[in-house]
Amino acid sequence: MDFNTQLHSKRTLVNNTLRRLLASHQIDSDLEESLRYTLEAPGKRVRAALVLWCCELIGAGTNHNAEIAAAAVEMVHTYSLVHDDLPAMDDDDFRRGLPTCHKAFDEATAILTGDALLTLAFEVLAEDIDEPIVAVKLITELARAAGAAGMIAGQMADLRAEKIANRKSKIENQLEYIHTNKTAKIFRCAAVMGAVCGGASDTQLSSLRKYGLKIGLGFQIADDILDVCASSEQLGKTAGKDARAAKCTYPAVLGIDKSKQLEKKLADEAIALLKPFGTEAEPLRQLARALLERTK
Ligand code: GRG
Repeated sequence: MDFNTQLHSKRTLVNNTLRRLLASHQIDSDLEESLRYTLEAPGKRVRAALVLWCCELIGAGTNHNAEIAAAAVEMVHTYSLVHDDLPAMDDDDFRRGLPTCHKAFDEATAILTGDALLTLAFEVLAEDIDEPIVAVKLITELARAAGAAGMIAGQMADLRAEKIANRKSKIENQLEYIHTNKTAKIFRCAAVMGAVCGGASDTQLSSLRKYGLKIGLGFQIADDILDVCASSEQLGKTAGKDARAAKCTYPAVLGIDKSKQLEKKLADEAIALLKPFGTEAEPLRQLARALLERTK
């Protein structure tokens, strides 16, 4: 099976798990529509696929726990997009090719939908993972990646950095901090969660942890480059917003060419970390390369 077919089949699995979890957990009827709207919008499901691939690599196949973990990561990621699109943050009208949650519903509904997604992620990990010790490890990993020393810290630094966009030296210091926290730590967490579900050794966990962080940062650089080079139609969200908002992005600080070089360096380093896993790690190698070639 080629890489795109594999990614497509992972996407289908994740979409089915999300649908099943929404149906099996109690959801207030007034929130159901906005939750379905945001979760069923056509996201790439890259982080969730990463959970599944890392579990397969270690455990010789995907398993129930990895499916739940993949869905939980996707819920947290989707919540972050819903909140990021709000007028108080990025104020965006389109996401995943559709009106953003606050445009399709209203601002209060979008805030509560994000809150519900975030808490549902931890509910499914606590209730649906079939070994308590695995559940606690997954919950801890996800909470750390999404919280005040992870994604929230990155978002806070990102919002602050906009205001000092013309003080370039300060921005350069902040660039890696922002994107490691805002984006890469969730990728690292996805890799670790998959490895935990597969029963990884400490050595395997350590390699996949480093791999996840590197491809996460590479993914963000690719995202920044696409914001400059791709169209809104291609991306399914408003292109060119970073430059208009004087955001602290890789192209703004390093330029396009250096950003592309850094992206390639990160992918090469990520691939090198997979050496001990042999040919079984081919999907993860292809994922690292696919980040360089993505068009949306
Ligand atoms: C507001 C809590 C909060 C956090 C905000 C993740 C984030 C932090 C903001 C989202 C905006 C953004 C550009 C984040 C960088 C990470 C990123 C590239 C998100 C888009 O991920 P994709 O391309 O989206 O995987 P899909 O729609 O395919 O899931």
